[in-house]
Amino acid sequence: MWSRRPIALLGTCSLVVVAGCAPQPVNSQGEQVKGLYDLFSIAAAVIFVLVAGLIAWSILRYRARPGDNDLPDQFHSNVKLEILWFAIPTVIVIGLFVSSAVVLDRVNDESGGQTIIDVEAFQWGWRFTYEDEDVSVISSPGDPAAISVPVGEPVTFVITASDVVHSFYITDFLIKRDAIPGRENRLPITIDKEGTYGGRCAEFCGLLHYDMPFTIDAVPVDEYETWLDEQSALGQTDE
Ligand SMILES: [Cu+2]
Repeated sequence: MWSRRPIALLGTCSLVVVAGCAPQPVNSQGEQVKGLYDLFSIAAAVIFVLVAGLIAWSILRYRARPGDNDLPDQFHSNVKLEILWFAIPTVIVIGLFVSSAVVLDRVNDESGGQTIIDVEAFQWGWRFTYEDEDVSVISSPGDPAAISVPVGEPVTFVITASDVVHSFYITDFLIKRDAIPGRENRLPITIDKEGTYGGRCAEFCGLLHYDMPFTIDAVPVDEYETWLDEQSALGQTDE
């Protein structure tokens, strides 16, 4: 007799692997997005276990046995079943769509606070300009930019590009925004945990696309202000 145990084990292992692979967000917006990751992963795992289980059960239950020389009874169409397997995925997809829309709307609506950083992507680097401060940090291939932001305070990145489409992506934030010429995309972020977070371009933009790393240091407010003063003194202003 075929046991349900292997399927349950497979389902548990898949969930553990998926949970282990999911990045741990360091910002409040990422926490909400992580909730979406979990919801999608659980829905996918349940469906996978159900479908794989039913396939395995059908193969074993209806396998040919010695002496079976005829085809089993054949039947065609079952309206009730067809409506059911149309309705179930539709309800699941609508549910996932609505939860994504609600979370993304909430994340995008967050207040950005007083720190506004203009981010301009270009082939192949980034220009970070702190609004109302005399500070601008530029990266180039082989010379990544390192910027600081205050931990626990809302920061808004206003993202654009000067040539082709790039994408502003910091894995630990679980959110990314395209950098599009002629357009400004807003990304409000509040980093809850001190640390250095690496970012990259996540949209292929040409030969040195791979060489556009940058880092964001989330530091206490006093350290952030000291950093701003130092940068201002360095006169690292726009080219
Ligand atoms: Cu790029």
